[in-house]
Amino acid sequence: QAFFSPIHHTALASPSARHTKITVVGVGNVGMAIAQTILTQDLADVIALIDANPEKLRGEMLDLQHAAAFLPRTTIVSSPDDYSVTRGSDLCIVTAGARQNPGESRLNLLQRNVSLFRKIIPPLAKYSPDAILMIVSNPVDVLTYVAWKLSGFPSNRVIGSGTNLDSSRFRFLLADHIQVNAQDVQAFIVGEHGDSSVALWSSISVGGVPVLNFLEQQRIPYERKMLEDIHKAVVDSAYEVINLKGYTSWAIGYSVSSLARTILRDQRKIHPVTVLAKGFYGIEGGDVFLSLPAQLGRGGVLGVTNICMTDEESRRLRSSARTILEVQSQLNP
Ligand code: 6V0
Repeated sequence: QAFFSPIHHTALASPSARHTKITVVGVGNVGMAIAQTILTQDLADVIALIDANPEKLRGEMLDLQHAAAFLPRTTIVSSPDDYSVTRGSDLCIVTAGARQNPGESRLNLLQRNVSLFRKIIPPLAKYSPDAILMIVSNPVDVLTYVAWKLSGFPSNRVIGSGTNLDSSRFRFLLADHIQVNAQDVQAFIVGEHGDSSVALWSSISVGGVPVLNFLEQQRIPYERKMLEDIHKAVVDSAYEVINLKGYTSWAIGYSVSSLARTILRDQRKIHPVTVLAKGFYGIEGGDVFLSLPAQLGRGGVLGVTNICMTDEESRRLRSSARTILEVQSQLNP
């Protein structure tokens, strides 16, 4: 006898009732921080995990499953190489990455990650042809371009986590500096997720008040160096965390699950994320992916915000685009 006696009623949900499914490829520090934040925030009915290391993968899956009594009900499935477990995903998040060997150039590391992506992206696209791809592996901007090419998806469905994380670090540092809640600070870092990123000082506002305008109108002096120092602290903060604890995980976990929420719940919020940037803000010269303030929703990238930038900010953004294109041009086909 079954544990429950079934009640047949036409109003019952059919077994094919729509589920939200998220795939996470790579269950390292970053993939697991993302998976556990998605679980606690109840963003998916099914999570599929893929990782080339079968022991680690099974260990991480079991560890998450053992928390079921404390969490909303989510089915977790996994496989080291059978991508059919990812079938029908709404969102596929890729965090798999090779570790940098001592003395290895960034370009060599990138080339190895491109080889990984050749194994990862085509089967993801095959089993979830309508999914949105979210790339997290570094260098995220170039790898988002690679994922776009390998998937054959339209560019609105290929997004990189980009400077969403840099911008939240920026907002934290500004909030800390002026003693306000980081959620009241509107501030964007755009461009490359990395050294050539661009802080948009001219559009920062706190509680709706444009900060630089306010300081100028009140004739409160601010030093350019102070602004540069805060941006430098953002760029350095990933290196600092990696030096101290060996990797970064919690902030990128929250950053990516906030993107997952906006996309899957069609929140239409604006996030600075890696998108196909050609044609925006005077960026020309090739198919370059970098972070711009983009409106996201169930359809992926819905649009790019036309923020007012100073001439210097847009010059720096175009220079960041050239830096990425230069790396892209060195990739082996
Ligand atoms: P990690 O802990 O080494 O995890 C990487 C995982 O990928 C490991 O579990 C590997 O077994 C797995 N893997 C390797 N090859 C494959 C493959 N072919 N298929 C499936 N899985 C595979 O690294 P960590 O989790 O710390 O970082 C992962 C990536 O995220 C790196 O590229 C980081 O540089 C990048 N980050 C990107 C950030 C961003 O803001 N975009 C932020 C933090 C880290």
